Amino acid sequence: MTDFPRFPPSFEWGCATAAFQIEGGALEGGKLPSIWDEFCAQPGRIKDASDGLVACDHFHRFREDVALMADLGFRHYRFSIAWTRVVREDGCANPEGLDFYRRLLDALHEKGITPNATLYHWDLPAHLQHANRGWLGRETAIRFADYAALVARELGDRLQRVATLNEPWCSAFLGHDIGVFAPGLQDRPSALLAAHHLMLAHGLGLQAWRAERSDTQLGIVLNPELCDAFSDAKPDAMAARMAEMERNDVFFNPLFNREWPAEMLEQIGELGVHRPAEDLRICAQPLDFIGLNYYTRSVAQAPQTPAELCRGYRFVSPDAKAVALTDIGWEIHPQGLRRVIEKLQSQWPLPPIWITENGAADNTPVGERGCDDVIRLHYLRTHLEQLADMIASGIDVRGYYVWSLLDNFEWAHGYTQRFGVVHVDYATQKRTPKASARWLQQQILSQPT
Ligand code: GCO
Repeated sequence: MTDFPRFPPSFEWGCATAAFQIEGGALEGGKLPSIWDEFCAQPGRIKDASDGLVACDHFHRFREDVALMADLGFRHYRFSIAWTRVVREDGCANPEGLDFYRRLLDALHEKGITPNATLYHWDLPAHLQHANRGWLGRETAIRFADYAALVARELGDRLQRVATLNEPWCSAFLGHDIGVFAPGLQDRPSALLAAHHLMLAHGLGLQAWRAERSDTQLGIVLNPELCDAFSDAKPDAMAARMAEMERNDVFFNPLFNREWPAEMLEQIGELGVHRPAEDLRICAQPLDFIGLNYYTRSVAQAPQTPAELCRGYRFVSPDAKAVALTDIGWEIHPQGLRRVIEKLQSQWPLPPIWITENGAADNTPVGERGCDDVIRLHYLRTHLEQLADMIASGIDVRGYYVWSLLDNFEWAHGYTQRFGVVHVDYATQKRTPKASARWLQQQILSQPT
C-alpha cells in the first residue's frame, strides 16, 4: 500500500450525521412530527417498512457517540438540528428541545470537537406541510427564516459554522417529482417551485441569522451532479446537460444572482408566476463557505418515456461488470471529485469549499473479528488521495467529513444500507468501529498538526 498523503495542518477532519437518521427520541421532549415521520407511516414508502422513531437512539446515547468520535480522532462534527424539536407549532421556542442540543454541544466542547450545524436536513415540520403545502408554499420559506433566527439567538454563541439547507435538490426533486422522498409527490413543475422556495428559504435564513449575529460563518450544502453523456451523439450530450442544469444550475445560479436557464423556466411553466423577480436578489446572500457532498457520477442518455421527456434526460444504470460499485449500486468514481469541483468553479465563483459528505454503502456484517468493510476502505482511500492531489494543485478545500459516523436510517432504503464507519446493531444499539474507522483514525492522527 502506498503512503497516505499529507494534508495541510489546518485541514479539518470530521464526520457527519443528520437528525432524522440517527436521533430517534421522536416522541420525546415536545418534538413534533416531521414530513418524514408521516412518509414512513405510509405503506410501501420505506423498503423495510421502518421509521425514525428510535433510529440509532442518539437522543439518549449522544454522550457515548461523542466519546466515540473523539476516540476515532475526529475534531469536527457536522450534524443537523431538527426544526421539529426546537420550534413549537405556534413558532415559539421549545426549551426541552433546545436543551438537547445544548447538552450535545457541551459534550462536543468537552471533547474539543468543533460543531458544524445544518438547519434543514429534510425534516420539515408536518404542520407546515398540511397548512401550507410545505415547500410549495412561500410561507414555508418565511417560517424557515424565523426558525433560523431562533437558533441564532438560542444556540448561535456556540456555533461557529452553520449551513442553512442540506441538498435542496433532494427535498425538491426526490420529494416532488420522483416521489421517493417525503412528501412523495410526482409533479415536475411542483418540484421546480419547491426548489425555488428552498433557495428563497436559504436567502431569507441567512438574512435572518445575520440580523441576530454577525460572527457565524454561514453557507449551504449542495450535492452537485457530475453527469457524463452515454455517447458522443448530440441527444445524449444534451441529456447530460439537462441533468446538470436541473441538479446544479437551479441551485447554484440563485446563489450568485443568476436566473435559471431558459429550459428550467420552461419546465416550471405557469407555476413560475409565483416567483417574484426580487427573490433572486434575496437568494444571493454572501456565502462564507460552500459544503459539497460527493458520492458518485451519473451517465445520461436521451429521454424515452413521457416522464423522461419532461425532464429531458434518463439515467443509465452503471454496469457492475465494467465499473466498481458500492453496495447501494453507486459507481466508485474518485476522479469525479476533482472533475465536479473544477467544473463548478468554471461556472460559478465559489467561496472556500468543505467536503461535507463523502462515503460508501458497505453492508459487511460484524463478525468475530470485527467488521472488515473493504469496499468502504477502498472508497475512502481513493477519494482522499484524490482530494490531497487537488489541494496540492491549489483547489481551496478546507475540510473533509465522512458520511457517516454511524450506520443509520437511509431514507427510502430504511436500515438496509449501511453508510457508517461505525456499525450499529439496531437490536442492541451496540456500536462497533469498522476497519475503515480504525484506518481513518490512523490517518487523521498521523497528519501534521
Ligand atoms: C445526503 C444525505 C445523507 C444520505 C447520504 C447517503 O445529504 O444525501 O445527507 O442523508 O444518507 O447521502 O445517501
